[in-house]
Amino acid sequence: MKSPLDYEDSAQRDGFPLRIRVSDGRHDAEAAVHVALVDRNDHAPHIHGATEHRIREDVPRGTIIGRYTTSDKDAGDTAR
Ligand SMILES: [Ca+2]
Ligand SMILES: [Ca+2]
Repeated sequence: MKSPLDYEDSAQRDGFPLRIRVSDGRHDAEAAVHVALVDRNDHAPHIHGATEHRIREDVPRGTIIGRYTTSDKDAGDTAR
């Protein structure tokens, strides 16, 4: 393996084949297995939106002063 495992790397996302070979000194056996990567929550979410808002001092309570979106490189439940 040349690089660290990374689920977010599209080239690795589908996993990879692995051949296992064992020997007892007289007999050998081989098996082909598929190694699947499972996502891990290893990226922090990012917040996208304005970094400053100007509001009047008499703005009504509950007024929406901005909207933000978030993104996360992880997948599924860890991308929150
Ligand atoms: Ca995450
Ligand atoms: Ca991840």
